[in-house]
Amino acid sequence: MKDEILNLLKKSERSFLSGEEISSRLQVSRTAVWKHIQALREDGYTIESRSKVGYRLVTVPDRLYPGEITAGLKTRVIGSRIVHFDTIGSTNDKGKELAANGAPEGLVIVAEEQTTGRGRLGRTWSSPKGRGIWMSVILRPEINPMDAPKLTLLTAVALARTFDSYPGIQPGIKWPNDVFIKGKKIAGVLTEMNAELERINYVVVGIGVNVNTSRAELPPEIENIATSLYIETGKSWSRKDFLTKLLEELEALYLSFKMGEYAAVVEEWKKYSVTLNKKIKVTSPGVALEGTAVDLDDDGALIVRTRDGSLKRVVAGEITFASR
Ligand code: BT5
Repeated sequence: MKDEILNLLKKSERSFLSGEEISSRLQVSRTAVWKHIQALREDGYTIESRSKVGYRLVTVPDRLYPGEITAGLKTRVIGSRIVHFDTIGSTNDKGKELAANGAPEGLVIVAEEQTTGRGRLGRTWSSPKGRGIWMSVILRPEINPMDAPKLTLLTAVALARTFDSYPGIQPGIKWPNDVFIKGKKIAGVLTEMNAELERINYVVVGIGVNVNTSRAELPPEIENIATSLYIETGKSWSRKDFLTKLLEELEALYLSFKMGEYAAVVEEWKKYSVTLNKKIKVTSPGVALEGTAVDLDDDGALIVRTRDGSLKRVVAGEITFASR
């Protein structure tokens, strides 16, 4: 009902809508209308009221409320349901909890702030309030668990496409899960899954994007290695617009992935890659090697040519760019 009242106020744009009209159009009492208006105000909407005239929507808050996102969203699966939190530990943890309880594919969890945002291997992910997009998507692909890394690469491509639509922004993907702008990290992906030997129960794809974070808001330890759209362009951007575009790109890529069309994703990944043809060091559990990243395998593995000329496949891990 709250969303319906909001929609009516939005449709009447800048003119006043009387309480009587709202109550008759939505078949609720005037008191109920007033209560929902109060609740909308508590959510941060500025609604002017004039006695004997009615209500008028003045401003919409900079929040990622589901009603705000779904209103302009052209997807069928990804974001078909959105759950919003003002503050949460980690959207990935919530995603895993909801998925374990049967949440459907495409459900998105989004938070204004994370208090224990996570990267890979227990690293922390800085997620200041209202400054970025801290979200997770539940997927239930019918694929072999070994193929799950493809989802990380696919998500990185969706992010790169989204950044690409901003003027003057040239995104690069660093294998496997980072999006960089001019050598600094602007977004990261954390893919977690619950699987049996040959079957995935669910995958939670966590995405963190620095949208309006200022340099002063970056924790000191990442001050020199991280960036945001705000830092790069000198102005604030609508997080809602970014999220909408991202969900649409994600859906397009995911649906074609499900149809077996993954080769095009790999090609696009290569186009955005800042990893290929670079000298790199790889550190992953049980592996430490140096060489040149020469290709990306169809399953998402990085192909590295080592000094002795042999080719090695790296399926997971961390790479750093070697100085020479
Ligand atoms: C990642 O890990 O890049 C995955 C980040 C995923 C975050 C999302 S937010 C929504 C969802 N819920 C979660 O709890 N997580 C996901 P990794 O490759 O391990 O990189 C982590 C490293 O990135 C840290 O050790 C820092 O050096 C750096 N870092 C931390 N916060 C950052 C930020 N906001 N922007 C850029 N770099 C950051």
